[in-house]
Amino acid sequence: MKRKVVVSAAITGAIHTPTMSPYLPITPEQIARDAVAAVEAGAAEVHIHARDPENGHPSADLSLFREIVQEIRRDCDAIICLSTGGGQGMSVEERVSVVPEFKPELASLNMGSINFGMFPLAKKYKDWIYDWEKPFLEGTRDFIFPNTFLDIERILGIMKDKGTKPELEIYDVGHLYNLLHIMSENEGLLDEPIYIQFVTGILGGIGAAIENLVFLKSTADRLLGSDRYHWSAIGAGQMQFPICATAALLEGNCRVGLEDNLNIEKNVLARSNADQVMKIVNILSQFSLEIASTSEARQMMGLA
Ligand code: KMH
Ligand code: ZN
Repeated sequence: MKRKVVVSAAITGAIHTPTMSPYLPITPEQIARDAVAAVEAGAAEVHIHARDPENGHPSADLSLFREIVQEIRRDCDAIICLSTGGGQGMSVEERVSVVPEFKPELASLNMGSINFGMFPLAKKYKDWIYDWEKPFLEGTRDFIFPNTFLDIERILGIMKDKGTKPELEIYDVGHLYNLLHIMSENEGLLDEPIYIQFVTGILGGIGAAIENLVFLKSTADRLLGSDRYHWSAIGAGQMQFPICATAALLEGNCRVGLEDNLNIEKNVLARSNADQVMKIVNILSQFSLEIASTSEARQMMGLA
């Protein structure tokens, strides 16, 4: 098959808050609709978190996830990746509960514990729509996002049992060593090609610099071998498009979406996830890179 690029869209996440953008999808219906539109624009995979429809707070409520998943499955053939990263304050049990409940094709799996620092965002806004937003962000100065070796192994076991492929979120180069260690101690727990998502630009992890992406990729090649993994990259914030374009040029794949970046260009809010998908599709077309359909993406990732 001619090499094509898989575009993923992370629809709403648990970093940004309602004050930051009126276009951030909040209700299950908004999240599902934005996901379907992203797929129509060229995304093959959608990465899903849920939010409380009353106030936009990240939520682990399975009934919200059910509405989102049902609507996406009804309206398109997207590869659904459910987040097991969840949001600040959720227990690991709450975070992973989406896997046995929905048996998604993909679910995220964060490969180490980090001080997930969202607090600099709090300084950028003055008038908050909801009371929870500012303390939620400021609280991350002292928040460890827990993903211990034991957590990771337990979640991997659940995913294996339910037929869900993990999307391994690598926030720093040490996480590749965590992955290597877990693979060496648990033969057969991960089916190859494994799926790595390089996450750059989260405070607490590696910065969103092109050199860092190249370093992550070359380290993964050295530790694992390039033919053993499928990969994609995220540049959180304004490096989203440069990191994605570089990943595609390095024969990887791209994740865009309002979860990681609210803008379409500097100081201009994206009006939807689909807008960002269209932008990356357009950038890639300038390099004559073609976009993978959902079925081509399944083939590339080794999904059923
Ligand atoms: N927002 C990304 C940087 C997850 O959902 O498991 C990380 C993420 C984690 O998507
Ligand atoms: Zn996520």
